[in-house]
Amino acid sequence: MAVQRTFSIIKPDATNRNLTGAINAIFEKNGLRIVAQKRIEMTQKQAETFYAVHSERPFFGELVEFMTSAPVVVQVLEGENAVLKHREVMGATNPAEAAEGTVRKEFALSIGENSVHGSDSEENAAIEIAQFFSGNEIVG
Ligand code: DAT
Ligand code: MG
Repeated sequence: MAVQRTFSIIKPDATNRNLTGAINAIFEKNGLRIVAQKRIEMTQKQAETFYAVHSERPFFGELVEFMTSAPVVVQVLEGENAVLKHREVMGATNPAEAAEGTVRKEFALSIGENSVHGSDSEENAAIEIAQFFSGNEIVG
């Protein structure tokens, strides 16, 4: 498997609890390199666009409200098989189902406030990275 890039967000529940460094340490320990990173306040429009695939789901409104409730840290992570590796390190969407040692098992508060986002495919990673970063902001 080749070196890949994936898109990551440290979500408001985690930035509120000052967990950015703790979560980054887990990523780095697992071979994911942070090749771009910035702390932003996501706008309502950015959140709606980013989660457009979920726009018909009953939790969409609260998801957008949550993602705009406090700063987030958007990142590009790079490594061997990074998309799948990052998803494994994050753990299941619902922290009650997340494996021991994963970010969501350790830190997530609920299925909605689950600390991190990670792209689910290399194709979506490219789309998501382009939504938040220009090429010269990514330094591998
Ligand atoms: P993931 O973030 O693991 O890729 P997803 O793409 O299915 O999960 O959903 C995106 C986010 O939406 C998820 O991180 C939290 C929220 N969400 C998903 N299912 C939910 C539910 N049943 N109730 C509340 N929020 C939910
Ligand atoms: Mg998803």
